Amino acid sequence: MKIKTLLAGVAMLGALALTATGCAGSGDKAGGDKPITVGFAQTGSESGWRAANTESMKKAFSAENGFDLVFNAADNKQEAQIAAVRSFINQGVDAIVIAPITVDGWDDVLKEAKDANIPVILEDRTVSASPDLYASWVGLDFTQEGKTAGEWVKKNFDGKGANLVVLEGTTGSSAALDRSTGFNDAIKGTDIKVLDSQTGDFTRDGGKKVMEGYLQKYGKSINVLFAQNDDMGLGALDAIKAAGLTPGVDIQIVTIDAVKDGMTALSKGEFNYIVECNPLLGDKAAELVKAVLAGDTVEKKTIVADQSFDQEQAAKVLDSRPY
Ligand code: GYE
Repeated sequence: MKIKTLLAGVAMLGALALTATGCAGSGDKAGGDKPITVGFAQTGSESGWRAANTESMKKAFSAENGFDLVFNAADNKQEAQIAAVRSFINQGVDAIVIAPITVDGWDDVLKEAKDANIPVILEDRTVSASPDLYASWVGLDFTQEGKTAGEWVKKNFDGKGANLVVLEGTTGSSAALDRSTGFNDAIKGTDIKVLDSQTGDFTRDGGKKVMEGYLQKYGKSINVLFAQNDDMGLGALDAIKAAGLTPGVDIQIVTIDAVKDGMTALSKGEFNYIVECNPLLGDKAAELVKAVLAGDTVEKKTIVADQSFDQEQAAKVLDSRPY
């Protein structure tokens, strides 16, 4: 770290920014040959999206890029994730990156990081804690993703008295909450009937089990499924086939993520529409960590753009998809 730049940055930003970014405590560690130690608290390994996100983070926070990464995956248990963050603070890492499992419950541990002068960058999901408690967030517009999925359902099913079921993501996660909000907004005022909406925890197994329950309860009356990620939709395919129905035809399916397996199902006609959610957030997260440690002013929010695909478009791009 060039001390002069640091001091200039500090003078410009003032004392408040100094505590907010924690650059005083870690500036000397952020340069030269010494790697930057980063603790990354990942949610777990629930989905294909998560696998791609973990890979992107590990690649970006590599030794070649000047980092020493301490990786933790919390198996989707928030207490375990908070414990991991506490242990990063105790280890005295230079910066902490969190993909928060749930929205609530972060205030105390974020305050502890701030008191220890360790800057926190959030990636992927958001938190309800005050933005003063973290330096920056990079992620996706989950409300818009849900809205895009809902608009597709509206376009294809409004006026037909269709019956819809929903597989929600992890309860209390911003990804699930915001996708539900956007989706419900988009289908408001239509004659589409939401028969049921339960969590499948963003996993294949969860999606399969909940879909089995829906099929037992509602049988052939189900026309559309909105799965809040590809994996739950993929799990549901097994349940739908086992019930003697044809996915993509008897039950049309819209999902979110656009990972390889999801896009394969879409190009084979088993899914009908996918809204993308880009998991490749590693480079941006690493750039933010370096900037914050250098005392630079950074954007509080960075939203990465998503696209969406129908069956034909999926077949065209399948081979060139990076994840
Ligand atoms: O859609 C899902 C993953 O938070 C955006 O979490 C992420 C979601 C993603 O498990 O597959």
